[in-house]
Amino acid sequence: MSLSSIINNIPKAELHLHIEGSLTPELMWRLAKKHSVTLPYASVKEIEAAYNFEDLQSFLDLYYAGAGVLRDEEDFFTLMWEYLSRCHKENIVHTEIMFDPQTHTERDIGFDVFMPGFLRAMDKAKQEYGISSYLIMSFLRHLPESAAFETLSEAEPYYKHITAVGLDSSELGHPPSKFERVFKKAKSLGFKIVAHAGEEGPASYIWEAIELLDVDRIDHGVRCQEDKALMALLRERQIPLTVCPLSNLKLCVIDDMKQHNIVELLNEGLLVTVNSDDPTYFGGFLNDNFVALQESLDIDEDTIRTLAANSFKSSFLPEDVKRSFV
Ligand code: ES4
Ligand code: ZN
Repeated sequence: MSLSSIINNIPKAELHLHIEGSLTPELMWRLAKKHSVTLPYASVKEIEAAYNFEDLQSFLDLYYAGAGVLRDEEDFFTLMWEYLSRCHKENIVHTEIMFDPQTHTERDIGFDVFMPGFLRAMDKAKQEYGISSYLIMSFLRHLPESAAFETLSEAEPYYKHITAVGLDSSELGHPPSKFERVFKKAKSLGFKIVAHAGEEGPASYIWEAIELLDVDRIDHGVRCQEDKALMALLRERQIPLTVCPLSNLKLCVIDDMKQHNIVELLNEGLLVTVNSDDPTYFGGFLNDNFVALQESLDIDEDTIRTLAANSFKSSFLPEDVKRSFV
């Protein structure tokens, strides 16, 4: 079997996916028409052509603007259903999906609008495709900690549907330490903890995520190699990194996929996984990320199998379910 068929056919889990970053230009266009929202683009092609980023912030500006077309429960259902249908095509059998409540509550669209839409699509994907999915509620780190506390309390009616709490958005200037108290509260409520760290930010942000937020996983973390002691800790504790290759390329964290350090991290004994982050903005869903790595780096069938096994090991699935996949 060719490597690309193995990539397509092997069962996988996805652990780093922003649902708002799976909005296709076609759906953005359709919803803009539906709600009479004026977009700064004249066609679907123009939307696609605008996706050239210099850094994380230049992407986030378009990503938050794009999410403005999501208005009613049906929109959130459609967004989630389109992503989960894509998972079915790609043999993603389990997915842990981040959503940014503040991107919507800041526009007066509440949990009572987006949560029922998300949950209905997730139930349907379980019924029709057998896909299991968990939700990760992410706080926007460019906003104050008080806004994260408010979001945590607004989410209360939905706690039983949320597995983990995360931290995303503009990394530089917003270290994990800014959110130490709200993550302590989330932990005490029983949530798993994840945080973006070491994407654009330095290795010290990864340290903070581990020591101050007590994370179960690090999102990205590719800058960990700048610190030998940190590498040793990540190896010893097997703290998973959810790496997103096409994201790193598109946001200029690397200049060329040949420079990606994922194989080095694997060879150094770290628990790394492959993920798509914001697939419709970064030019590929999960299997495209595997293919992009395989085309540029020294990756054989064993490496692909290890990365797929790591995706289950690093998930929040119950231990017995994890074992059935690895
Ligand atoms: C994100 Cl790639 C990335 N980094 C930080 N925050 C984000 N939110 C959506 N995508
Ligand atoms: Zn991300």
